[in-house]
Amino acid sequence: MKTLLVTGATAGFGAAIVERFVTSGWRAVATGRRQDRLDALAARLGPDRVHTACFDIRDADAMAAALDAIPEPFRGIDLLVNNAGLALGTAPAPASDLAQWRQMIDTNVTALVTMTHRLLPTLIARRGAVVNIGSIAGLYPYPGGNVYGATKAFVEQFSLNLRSDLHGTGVRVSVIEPGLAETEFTLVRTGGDRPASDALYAGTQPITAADIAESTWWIATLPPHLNINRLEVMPVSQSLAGLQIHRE
Ligand code: NDP
Ligand code: 8X3
Repeated sequence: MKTLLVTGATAGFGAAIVERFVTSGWRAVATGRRQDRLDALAARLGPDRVHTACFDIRDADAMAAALDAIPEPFRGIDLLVNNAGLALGTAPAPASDLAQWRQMIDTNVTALVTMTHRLLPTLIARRGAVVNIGSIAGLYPYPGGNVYGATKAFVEQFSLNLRSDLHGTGVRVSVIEPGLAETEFTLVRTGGDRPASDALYAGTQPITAADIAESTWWIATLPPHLNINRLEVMPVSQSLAGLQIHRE
């Protein structure tokens, strides 16, 4: 039986990815800060198949302790899904909150590379795989995307560079870059503004968490000689809008 570790499994993509894999025969290590959500996931999918690890992913010591405490049947990680992440705010740079910028960098960048570095020996030993969750925000700029988009650009380039470094190891590395997807993402970004979140998705058919779980499953279960480098996914209701011009 194969095992995956999914960061940010208390909601959205992460929870759906754990469910997709566990219901298809894998074991999962599910992480996040909300123990009640992790408990509910394990109760629903089976505690023998889901090990939960509750910690703030920005806390490197807590991460190390949680990884050390993974029980034996779950220790052989075959797939790392670096999913935990967030956007905070939509203000243009001059009006942005520096603490929010730093929180996005600490979560989306520093924690992601720390988790990856810690699990590389296991992944190499098992000829495993890494799937990083990037974003279209890392590919296309938009007003108010400032640091969030920059963190996701990092995720894209780190994924490609990691692939280069792991050349010859058999370890696969992919980055999925979703567009508009309805999860708790916009609630978090707006500080809990439910009407703003509902308004963003109203009248669209956004990507669902299950869609990204299915993409992750597809990438992970391709024949082992194939590597999806990047997978950019948008809903049909979203497309690119081009450049802006300011006139005096
Ligand atoms: P959700 O807000 O629904 O889920 C985010 C997950 O990240 C939660 O499980 C949360 O867990 C976890 N997380 C956030 N901060 C921390 C932290 N400090 N420590 C541990 N876990 C943390 O959003 P999504 O499912 O949409 O987001 C998942 C990923 O997908 C993110 O990286 C996001 O940037 C990316 N993405 C989202 C898109 C969208 O439109 N929804 C589109 C493209 C990419 P908890 O709060 O319990 O700690
Ligand atoms: C989330 C997608 O376009 O809201 O990463 O930034 S977007």
